[in-house]
Amino acid sequence: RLYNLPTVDINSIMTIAERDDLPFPVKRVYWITSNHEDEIRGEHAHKSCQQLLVCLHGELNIQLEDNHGNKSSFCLKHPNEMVLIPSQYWCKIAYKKDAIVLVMASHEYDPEDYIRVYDEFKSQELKYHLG
Ligand code: T46
Repeated sequence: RLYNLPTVDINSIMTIAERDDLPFPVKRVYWITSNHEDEIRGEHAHKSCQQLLVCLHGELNIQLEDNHGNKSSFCLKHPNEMVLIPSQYWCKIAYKKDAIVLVMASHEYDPEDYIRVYDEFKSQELKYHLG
């Protein structure tokens, strides 16, 4: 799901996400600054953790896949856009050089929450699928 957050023009642009704009209580925030041209990261699914991504600078492409093989992709390049990455989707992210991404997560970091092997992801009986 793609959200368009409200902005205020104060010569600069301020973007605001109130608690009610967020689909879950945020337990962890981290950010990624990409130094490489067309860097591919992610390539995993989460068992429970959901995440919201905002591209603060530059551009990224996010490809989601359910374990029936249905795919959906988003391009993020405006700081007022926020994408929800639900749990149980295989997620591949392509960063353009100098992209800066803010991530808000529903859970604390837990390496056990990751499915990092694609065949393992495909073989699981997961709850959600893209329509
Ligand atoms: C995601 C995308 C957008 C930690 O120690 N704590 C953390 O909170 C995170 C997120 C990572 N790490 C460690 C684990 C690895 O040793 O940082 C290293 C890199 O993590 P990873 O390879 O998972 O990085 P990405 O960019 O592929 O994925 C990350 C998130 O892990 C993932 O959930 O959705 O950013």
